[in-house]
Amino acid sequence: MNFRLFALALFGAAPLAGSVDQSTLDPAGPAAHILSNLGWFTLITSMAVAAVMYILIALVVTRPKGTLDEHAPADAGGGLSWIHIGGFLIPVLILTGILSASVAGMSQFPVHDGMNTSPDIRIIGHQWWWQVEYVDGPVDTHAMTANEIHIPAGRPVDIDLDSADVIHSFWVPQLHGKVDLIPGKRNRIRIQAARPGIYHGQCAEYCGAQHAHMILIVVAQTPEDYQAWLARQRSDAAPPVTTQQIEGQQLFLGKACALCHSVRGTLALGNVGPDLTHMGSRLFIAANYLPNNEANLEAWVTHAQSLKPACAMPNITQFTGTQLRALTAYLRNLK
Ligand code: HEC
Ligand SMILES: [Cu+2]
Repeated sequence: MNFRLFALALFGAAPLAGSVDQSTLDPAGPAAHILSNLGWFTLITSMAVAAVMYILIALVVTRPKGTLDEHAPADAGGGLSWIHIGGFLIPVLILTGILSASVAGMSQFPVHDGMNTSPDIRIIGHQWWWQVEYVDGPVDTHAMTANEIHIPAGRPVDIDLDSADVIHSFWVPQLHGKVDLIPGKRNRIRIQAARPGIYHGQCAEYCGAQHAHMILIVVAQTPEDYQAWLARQRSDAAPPVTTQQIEGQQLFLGKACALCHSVRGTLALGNVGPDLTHMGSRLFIAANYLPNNEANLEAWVTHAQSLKPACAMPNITQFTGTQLRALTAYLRNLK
């Protein structure tokens, strides 16, 4: 058992140890560093206090019985000053230290700060997925994605957090603490990833039946890769190429799909579910719960309610096997 797992177990957070890249003790950004230092500082001072307490208790229970000393009043031999030091001075010093470190950490939560500046990204929580909008340029050119958040590494990224239904909470432990998405109240979080990589997160506020399947992925890229990715995401959907993909598009536009999903550049303008314009470029579907491949797409379209019971996408069972394959071929081509 390594030291980090041991510390996590001590914190009573052993379940988190299962996925080490989702640990607050493995920070990869400035805010997460401050919060992790606060955690270590609190842990180490509490352990030191506990150690001193156990030593004192051991001294008391092992001292010789039946002596006059045992019955001495508390104030004998300067006893009262030890009560003042141990019962007042030391707790005040330690609690003040922890309080000031916590207050310093709170500066990383500029909930009311920067409201007049435009964010880089706006995230809207839905039961049970994350809508992600890249706020850059005129509104009709914003890139819209879902669940997989791309950011440039090495610079701060401001994210506005909103909710369309209940309270959710944005938590990517390696990048920052938790900030809630509250209907009618816009919060902001500033994340920064030290290096390119994939950072995992989770909705951290119980939001209903599929709360546990409301997963977040932050993909930090080099600034050049990020700009290229953003330019692609802003563009309209790739037109279908093969006859199979063309049939798939007709099915998509002709059936219920287009009422709930947008594919920019087509007549599909629904906004109940995720924007699918570039869904073929995403690693996962259904809030990062299922890998994005043909089998899962077919299963998802026909059995969304078995995979994510109570989610806002119905089972759509009207397609023949050939039609279903055409539909997924079309979706996979939306890179
Ligand atoms: C009543 C609205 C509705 C209809 C109709 C609908 N969907 Fe969905 N769809 C959703 C919602 C909501 C989600 C998000 C579910 C979640 O992750 O909790 C979703 C998710 C998806 C996803 C996963 C996207 C991602 O990035 O996670 C795909 C793919 C998808 N739908 C395809 C389709 C197709 C194809 C059709 C038509 C056959 C269709 N949907 C019909 C509401 C709908
Ligand atoms: Cu949630």
